[in-house]
Amino acid sequence: MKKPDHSSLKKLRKQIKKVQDSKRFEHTLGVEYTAAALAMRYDCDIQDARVAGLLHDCAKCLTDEKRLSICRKHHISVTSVERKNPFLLHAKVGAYLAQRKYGVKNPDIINAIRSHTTGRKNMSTLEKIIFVADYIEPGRNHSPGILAEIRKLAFVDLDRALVRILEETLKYLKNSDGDIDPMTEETWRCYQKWK
Ligand code: DGI
Ligand code: FE
Ligand code: FE
Repeated sequence: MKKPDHSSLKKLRKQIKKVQDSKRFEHTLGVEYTAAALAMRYDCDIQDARVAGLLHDCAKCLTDEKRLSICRKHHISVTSVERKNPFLLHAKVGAYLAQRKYGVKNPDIINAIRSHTTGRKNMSTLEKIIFVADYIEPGRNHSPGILAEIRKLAFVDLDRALVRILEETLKYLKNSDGDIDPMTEETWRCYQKWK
């Protein structure tokens, strides 16, 4: 895919609309424009942020069986936590599809899709933007007080917003007895210093 322009973004939006239900597609559009706004704030390429936002959940509406079979077929490694919680694979499989199905060449966009659920150590600005935009886009409405705080913080200090989201996610997973992906904890440890 060449440098994204108006018509390639429009085409991508049309393609994604076909593979997502309407609620997920609304979320996708929310992440696209929130990522664009954060890219303006943090001097990141706006078009790259929009493409990553549009594609970040491109594997979200597949079945777990399909995600696992794509991993098997294309030699994508599956950890034990991912095998038990295959929805986590929508990030890795999404990164694969972004490249193979949607023609993304920019490794930063592919990494942003791959790391959007658990984060990872030493994320690029674009990766952080997608991770944060995914959590704060206007369509999200869980825990309104916390969201209001993190939404403001995101435009003040991206790293602190990142660590607040990780804290909330880990708290939620502990309360709901969810399996914690070691990658989520590793990301949280890496960004502790920004608290
Ligand atoms: O795909 P979205 O719903 O837009 O957002 P996402 O890709 O960030 O996924 C959100 C879910 O992922 C949320 O319910 C928390 C969960 N999650 C994040 N880190 C972990 C995790 N779930 C498990 N089981 N383990 C994790 O480490
Ligand atoms: Fe996701
Ligand atoms: Fe998402």
